[in-house]
Amino acid sequence: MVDLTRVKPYGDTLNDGMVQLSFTLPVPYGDEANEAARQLAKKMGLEEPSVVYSKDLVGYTYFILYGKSVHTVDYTKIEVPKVDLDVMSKEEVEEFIKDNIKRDIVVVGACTGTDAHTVGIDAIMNMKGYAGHFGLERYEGIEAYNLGSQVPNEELVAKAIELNADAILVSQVVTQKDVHIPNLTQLVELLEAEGIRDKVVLTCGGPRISHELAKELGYDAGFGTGTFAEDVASFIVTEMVKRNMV
Ligand code: B12
Repeated sequence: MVDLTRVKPYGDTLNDGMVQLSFTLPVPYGDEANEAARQLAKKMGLEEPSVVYSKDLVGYTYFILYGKSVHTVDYTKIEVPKVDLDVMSKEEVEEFIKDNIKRDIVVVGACTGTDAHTVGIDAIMNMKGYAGHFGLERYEGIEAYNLGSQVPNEELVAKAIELNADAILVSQVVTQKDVHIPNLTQLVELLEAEGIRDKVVLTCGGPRISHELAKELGYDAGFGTGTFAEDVASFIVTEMVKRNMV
């Protein structure tokens, strides 16, 4: 019987605490490297750590270890802020636009700053979509403009103004050294300076973007891994009606 107030990793048997961990150390491959990795895992709090795989990275060594976690979490106390939304299908979104907005809506998207990862924004916007879910370009009633990758915020804002965009979609995949934070913040500042922040539904997404972070940074919503076009489309159209942007 699972005690949800004390959840632990499950390996071979319930509550055995077994975890798999991988990392690289800047030391040459060999027995000493394996021992260093084992000691480090122990210091991390894993019981009975063992190196099950190691690979020479020429001067560095990569490891996979198994060990037992002694810690538990109270699952019943967990709260994750999420976009509060009834997700509609593509057809329902199209019907919703016809009935409630009564005009085509304009959506402009880009992967901004130095970020060159286009797959996420393409999954949401491009005609063929992702995992069997068509992208916004395929939606009747949505004019979707995907500006691609490494788009400077200034260019995105200029395009949004030129096209009189109803919604802006920003993708941020690289989060090393928190590079996404100043970049996402700068976009909000530019939109405010142009006086159009309130005139657009502003969303961002990426594998390390949470709704909570997006709200903190001044966005209307944030979408993470596993998002499909219909999630963000449903959000945009309901938000537009809520804010009387019709
Ligand atoms: C493919 C890839 C690349 C390709 C990108 C090609 C391209 N055209 O996109 C190339 C080889 C160019 C590349 C380069 C680099 N990469 Co890379 N890359 C990846 C990889 C393997 C897959 C990413 C991907 O395509 N995912 C699939 C898509 C569908 O998922 P997604 O982006 O999460 O999108 C979904 C959601 O997040 C959401 N979403 C995303 N954006 C948006 C936006 C909105 C508005 C909404 C609503 C939703 C939404 O919806 C999508 C669909 O569900 C990942 C590792 C991994 N397995 O994830 C590393 C990874 C992202 N890359 C990484 C790094 C470090 C780099 C480089 C810096 C490496 C280097 N030192 O040169 C460069 C950076 C280049 C640059 N200037 O940006 C790191 C990032 C680490 C971090 N925390 O920042 C990762 C995680 C690899 C790693 N483990 O280290 N990369």
